[in-house]
This record gives sequence, C-alpha cells and structure tokens, in this order.
Amino acid sequence: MKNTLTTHPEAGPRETLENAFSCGLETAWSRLEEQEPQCGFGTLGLCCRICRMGPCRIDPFGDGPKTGVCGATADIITARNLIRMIAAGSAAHSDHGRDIAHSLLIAARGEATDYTIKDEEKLKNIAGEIGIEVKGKDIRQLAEEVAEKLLAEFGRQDGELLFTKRAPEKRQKLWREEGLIPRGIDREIVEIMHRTLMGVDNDAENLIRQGVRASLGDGWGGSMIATELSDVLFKLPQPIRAQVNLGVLREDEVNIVVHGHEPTLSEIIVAAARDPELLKLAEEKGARGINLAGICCTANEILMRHGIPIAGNFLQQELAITTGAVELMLVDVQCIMPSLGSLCQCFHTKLVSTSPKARFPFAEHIEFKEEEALSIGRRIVRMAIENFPNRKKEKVSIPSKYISGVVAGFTPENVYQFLGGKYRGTYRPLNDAIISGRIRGAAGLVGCNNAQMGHDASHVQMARELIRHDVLVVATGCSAIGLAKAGLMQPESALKQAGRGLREVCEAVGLPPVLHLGSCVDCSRILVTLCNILKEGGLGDDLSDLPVAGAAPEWMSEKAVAIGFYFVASGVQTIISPSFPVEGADGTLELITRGLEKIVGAGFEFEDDPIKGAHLIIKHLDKKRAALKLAPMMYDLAPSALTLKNKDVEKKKR
Ligand code: SF4
Ligand code: MSK
Repeated sequence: MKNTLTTHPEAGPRETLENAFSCGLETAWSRLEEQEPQCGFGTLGLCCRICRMGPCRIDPFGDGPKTGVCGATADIITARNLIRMIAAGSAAHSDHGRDIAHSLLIAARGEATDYTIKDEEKLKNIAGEIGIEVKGKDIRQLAEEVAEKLLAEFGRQDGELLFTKRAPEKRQKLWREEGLIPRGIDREIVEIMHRTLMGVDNDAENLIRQGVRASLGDGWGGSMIATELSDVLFKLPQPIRAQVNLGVLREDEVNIVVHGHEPTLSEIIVAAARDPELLKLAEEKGARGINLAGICCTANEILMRHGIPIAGNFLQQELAITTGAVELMLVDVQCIMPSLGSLCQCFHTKLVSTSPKARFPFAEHIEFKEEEALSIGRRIVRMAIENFPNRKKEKVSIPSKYISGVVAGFTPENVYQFLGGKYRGTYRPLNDAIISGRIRGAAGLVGCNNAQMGHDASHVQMARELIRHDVLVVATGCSAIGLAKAGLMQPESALKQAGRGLREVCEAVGLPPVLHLGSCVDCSRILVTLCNILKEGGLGDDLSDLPVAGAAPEWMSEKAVAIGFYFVASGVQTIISPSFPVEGADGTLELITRGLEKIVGAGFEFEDDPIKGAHLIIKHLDKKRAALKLAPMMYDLAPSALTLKNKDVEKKKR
C-alpha cells in the first residue's frame, strides 16, 4: 500500500494519517491511489449498465461505438445517469425529512416521550402557513396536524408542494408554465426511476426536466420539511460559539463521536452525555468527563443547537478513529464510509450502527427507536465509558494544535433580527448594502469534500477570494465545517480577510463574513433567505434577478447533485467541481449549462480552479448588478489572487 499524504495542511492533520500508515492501515487517500487511473468512460459519463444487454460504453474520440446496444446515444446515457443521481440525492434528503416528520408525529401523540416540542412559535407559524387553524388548539394537537399534513407531501399525487408557495410569484409561475413544479416528493423520484428504465424516456431534455422537478421536490419539499420540523422539535438555532477540528478530542475524557445526518439520534446522545449518573461512571473509569464531538451533518445539527464541537467533515471520519482516542463512534445514515469498521479493529474504538436502513461491516448494531430514545442513548454512552480503560496510550495521537473557533447557528429568522435589531427585524441593511455597492452580493458554498481534491482547499480558497471581493458567503454541510476549520467563521480573524465594504457592514451588524447556515438539508435555509432578501425589495422580482450564486467546489455525494439542481432551478447560477459526469456528451452538457439558463434563468458552470471559480461567481454577480442598475462597487478591489497569478506569469515571461 502506498503512503499518500494529500490532506490539505489547513484542513487535516497529517499526524493522524501517519498514525494510520504506521499501523499499515488504509484511508480514502491510499485507496484512491490504488484506484488510479480511474475509468475515463465513467468520468465522462459514457457507460451504461441500465439493462443486461450492456454494460455499454460510448467512444467519444476514436472509431469505437457511438451508441449502446439498444441505440442509446451519449446524450441519452448521460442524461439518464445524471437524473438517477438526482433521484438518489433527493431520496436521501427527503427520507431524512420524512423521518423527522414521523418523529414529530409520534412525539405529538405521546408515543415518544423523550421528545418535546421546543419551538412552539415556529410550529404555529408553519401551521398558519400551510392552512391549519391554530386558534384553540393545544400545542400537541397542532403538532400532530402539522406532522400529518407535511407527511402527506411525500405521497401527494398531484397539485403543488405546499412550501413551493414560499418562492416568489414569478418563479412559481415559471415552474408551472414549464411543467417543473413538483407534484409530490416521492412521485417525482419514482418517476425518474421509471423514465430511466431501458426503453422509456429517450429524450435528453425531457429527462433533465424531470430531474429538475424531482430536485425541486427535495429543496422546496423534503429538505425544507427536514429543516423546519427539526427546528420545531429541537429548537431554532441561535448564534453560538464552539470549536472545530480533530483537536477537540480530549486525551483525558471519554470521546464519543456522532456521525451521519439525522438529529433525532444525536440530540438524544447530547442529553445522555450530560446524565449525572453516566458522568459519575466516567469518573470511576478514570476519565475526567464525557466529550461529545461530531462528524458531517449530524455534527452541524448539534453544533448549531448546543455548541457541541465538531471533530471534522466527511474526509476526517477515518482520521478521527486513527487518533486512537475515540471510545465509540455511532453512525446513522449517509456519508459513512464502509471502511470504518475495519479501521476500528486496529484500535479500541467501537463502531455502533443505529439505523435499520444502514448496517456496516464490523459494527455492533443497536437499533434506535424514538419510543425508547433516551434509554438507548444511555446504553450507547455507557458502552463508550466502559470502553475507556481499553484505550491504548501508545496508540493515542490527538493533533491538538488543529482546532479553530467558530460562530455557528445562523438562520433566515435570526439573520433578520441581527440585521434589524431585536425589536424590528428586517433585511433592509443587507439589501441597502448590496444596492449601494458595499456588498457585491452573496454566494452559497455547499457540499462535500472529495479525496480526489485537496481536502477543503477549494472551499477555503474560493471563500477567501469571495470575501476579499466583498461577497458575503453562506455555507452548509461539509463546506461549512471546512471553512470553520480554516478560521473563516471566527469573526475576529475572518473580518481581516474581507474586503472593506463587506467588513464595514459585518462590523456594523455583528456578523462574520462567512455564515454557517447548518447541515446539507439546511440548504433550504439558503432558499428561504433569498426569498426574504427579494421580499425586502430593491433587487428585482425573481430569485434569478438577485446578485447571488452557488458553488459545490469539492462535491462527491449524489445529494450535492440534487442540491445543485434545485439551486439552478430556483434561479441561482451554480459552479461545480469536479464536473458532473456528462462531459462526454455535448448535448447534455449544453442542456445543463446554457439550455437550463434559457428555461430557468440559471445554469451550471464547471471549474476546477477555485480562484477561477470565485471569479466566475464575481462576474455573474456583476452581471446581475448591472442588469438591476445598481451602484458601482464602493471601494477599489484589492488585486485578486488570479490577477496576481497572471502578473507573476507575465513577469516570468519577461
Ligand atoms: Fe446498453 Fe441500452 Fe442497456 Fe444501457 S440500456 S446497457 S445503453 S443496451
Ligand atoms: S455530510 S453530503 S459529505 S456535505 Fe451532509 Fe458532507 Fe456531502 Fe455528506
């Protein structure tokens, strides 16, 4: 096995990798090296194994086949494969939303007594919005009705998803006219699977349009339900200070790492880890306490509601185990590497799976049931404590210097308060700052990190370049964790890196220039924030008028494809890296770039260089500003890294 140390210096501690390699262990980086060179047909999207006359592949360059056995062209094959990715991504987010709605339902019915409704105000607002009478109902009855009505959105057969009404009128009209408005969350996903079966839909544009519709069912349906009902059940996050990176693990405490996505479980573990009886047991076992930390989006959920530290993002899940200091890692669903169990064999770490939907090699399975939540949570925490004495001191290597401060927990609701002051919430100061040219616009950085790329490097470089050019950055998922690790969510240090206009506005209202908006499903918070900005006035009458853009600069999961599509379908131009696997088909490529722009007013751009990607965003924002006839930017820009780079090249030439 080769020893590849490719983690980015700001993102991931190399010490833990060295710890892994010295034990002869594999990580995502070493396995990637074993895979290289990766299949060119797959990268370009030109292989099909949808039926058993295949697998078929298209030769994009030479004299090889230009169609599959059935006659499918490169455009048909790439479009089918791409929308199957949207189906999988939307299904994952939406199933998460369904589970949260179900938890709310059984909590309201008194069948899951460890959960209570923590945000009654938000529940009442949602009830009013979706047409449920609030007056005269007790809170549990209201919660039951809201949960039932939103659960029905998954199986809805026709009409329009309720939360699509949150979009501006003009956007809703466009979706309706183009036949893109989602009828039901599950229906659109199932229809993708039907249409992409051999011999059904063989028109690339018709296929992509269905992909768009399913993705809207995710963004304005499944993901939005997940976010809204998590706030109801576990409370609306508020800005909170915490710490992030592997240095949050403690040498003298029982370390429990929660990894996955759904807050139903992680919220309970937070409560169990504070149980005095279990804290006493930890002391008896020689530990100074119980240290809970998170990985991936479940980490974001408990970070923003409780200030629980984050041990890392997607690519750090294996590194956390190789510190040798984790007593127990518990996982639920999504983004969990199947390698974890065998890695745990080399340390004392116990891997516990909890979801009936997701089992893993070498994991102990303790099925989580909401009805017995706290007792199961306590059992898992106890297991971790009892494992503490098994820790092998000589194998412990916590990279303590890798730790950053973060302020997390921003939401469309509390940003409103921040900008307007406690008694008069408003987005006005933000809109005015954009209109007057202090802030250029906003960019949403989302998605995963990917072993094919420098760990977090693209997220960090892109965000730095954007804030330097007075672009406000909002982030979710593993992007948010990566930016936090680089110190970009610590207002004190981050503001020094921001352009003058952005810095002035952020200092005046007390916001960092990079806002942590939560987990992957919380990309729906970005949609709501954009609707609020538009409603405030002065920046056009559709989301596609706003000087905003999206980016997923290191994506790997199909969920990021779904997010990208619902951003674009909502009118938000989106920069993607690595490219979607469609580059071998000119027609599909044209469709999802310029083609979609003609239909929904936004499209995709692929750019692997994060600085160039940032400048695509800046160019797009400037185009939107010009169309709105906004004032020129107030302050001269610092020369960009891109310009510097070009100047350096020129100098060398001379
Ligand atoms: Fe080949 Fe067509 Fe079957 Fe795909 S659907 S595997 S292209 S024959
Ligand atoms: S966890 S989907 S690696 S962002 Fe939401 Fe991170 Fe991507 Fe998973």
